[in-house]
Amino acid sequence: MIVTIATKPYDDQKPGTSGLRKKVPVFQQKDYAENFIQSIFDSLEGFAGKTLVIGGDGRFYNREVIQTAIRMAAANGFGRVLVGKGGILSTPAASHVIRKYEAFGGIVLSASHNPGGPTEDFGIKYNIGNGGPAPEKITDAIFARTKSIDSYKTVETPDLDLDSIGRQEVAGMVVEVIDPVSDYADLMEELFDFAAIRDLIKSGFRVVMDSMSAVTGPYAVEILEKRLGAPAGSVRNAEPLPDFGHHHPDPNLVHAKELYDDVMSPGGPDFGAASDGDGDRNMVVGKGMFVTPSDSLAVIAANATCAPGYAKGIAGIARSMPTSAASDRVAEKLGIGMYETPTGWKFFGNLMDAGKVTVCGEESFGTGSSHVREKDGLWAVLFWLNIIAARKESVKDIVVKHWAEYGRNYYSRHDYEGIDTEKANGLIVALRDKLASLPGTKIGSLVVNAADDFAYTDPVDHSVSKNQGVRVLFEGGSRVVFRLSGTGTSGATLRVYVERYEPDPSRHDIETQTALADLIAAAETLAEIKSRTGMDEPTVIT
Ligand code: VG1
Ligand code: CO
Repeated sequence: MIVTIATKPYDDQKPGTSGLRKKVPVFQQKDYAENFIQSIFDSLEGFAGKTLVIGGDGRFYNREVIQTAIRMAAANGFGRVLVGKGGILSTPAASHVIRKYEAFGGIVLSASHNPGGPTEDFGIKYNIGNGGPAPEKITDAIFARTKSIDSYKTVETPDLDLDSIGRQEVAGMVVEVIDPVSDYADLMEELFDFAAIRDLIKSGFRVVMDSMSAVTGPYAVEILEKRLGAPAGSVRNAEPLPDFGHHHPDPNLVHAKELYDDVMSPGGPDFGAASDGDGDRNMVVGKGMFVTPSDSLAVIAANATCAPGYAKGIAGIARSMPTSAASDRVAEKLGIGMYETPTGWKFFGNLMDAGKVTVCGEESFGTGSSHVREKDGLWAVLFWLNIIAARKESVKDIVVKHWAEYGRNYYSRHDYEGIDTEKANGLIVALRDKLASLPGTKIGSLVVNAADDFAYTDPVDHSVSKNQGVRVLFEGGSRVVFRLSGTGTSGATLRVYVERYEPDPSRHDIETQTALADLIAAAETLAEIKSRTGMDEPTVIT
């Protein structure tokens, strides 16, 4: 029974860097999720009778919203919904399912690396038919619609059984509950040399993965333990929990510290990896070597032909603007295109669709390729294992040799979380105001070469995105970038990205914060962070 329900708009449903993210109690307000989902459907055309993919990272409130989304998809005229068993689909797996089954699009429920639970975070994101996050044109239309929405369509029907694989029907729409893991695992097996990785593991190379009680657990167990022969238990925190065991499912040196310490300890594993709440981020550590995400992108690009799926080479590389320029040097050497985009995976979609780039990355522990249209945590982990198996070298050797060949980009991100929104905006405005006066000035011993607020023109559809981060470039290729996060759910987060290029191999073993000390000081001078935010130190350094 299809019904139309009258509703009132909310004024805070603007999608951020990666969809709409809010605290669970916000989403639990009357018709809040319904309004947003209807606004998505109202912003799309031509989906009658077509397929919609729905899945999420299993966090608190996932099941409720999935039931809602299925009812509303039926009422709005979709012909079929594909939903992962238990409502589970990692973000890259959802992207793959959309592509493989040629769906019209997908709804991905996740707040990524943010904590989950009754008072923590939830999110809804729409992905288009190429499997990637909706471009700004669509997210802008969705936001506009949320401001005027006055009704939504749903179906009055009991909850569906999401825990049995098979086919059901709601108001004439087919609902297929699918295995969330198998299609994705098959794709990984096509891209990488599983036989070589199996041999590596068989030879005693010890691999551990921390799934952080988030969505990649079942995927990592199937791939690493079952298909690649890693001993049972190699995947830690493998069971997805609605509250991620009260942890931040964020794979970095702060939240995946236990894994890091284990790999670094004498007699510990040879290789450690972790991924985030929805499985699109990755962290890679080897004995004596934490790989920064920016370096990871560069190493993967430089060694891509080790993997069967990339044996013919890569078409080009794209990175978000704040990501270090390490991969630029690889692109230069390979003679392929290099693209610098705003933060957020949605900007890579057009470049991949047009065949301009094969691999993409962000400094925020995101790496991926055109095999899907999202960043992909396990893909990056498997790529590293494939490279290690092919080169028969440790992570550390691979990275140190890479630096020797290309130079090292020292890199760090300092986050100041929970700042008062007005103060954060004031800081950025003040920075913008002085950009024109900066070139030629000296800050400490650094000389400013150029300064701007990054704007991007998409080379494919020519859309323009302005105000994507203030960057101050110094002589010698060092730089500081400032931007405000678009994924937080309380207050504002200032991100300060600091980078220095060091060509000289005899200077490649300096501690990162030390190597960047003068730039960190310059960031303070430029943005007056302490006095404007009242914070003496960043809350997170990665
Ligand atoms: C952060 C990262 C950005 C990433 C985004 C989504 O955004 O900096 O690189 O694309 O999260 O990642 P922001 O606006 O907070 O800096 V995830 O794993 O949420 O899909
Ligand atoms: Co994520």
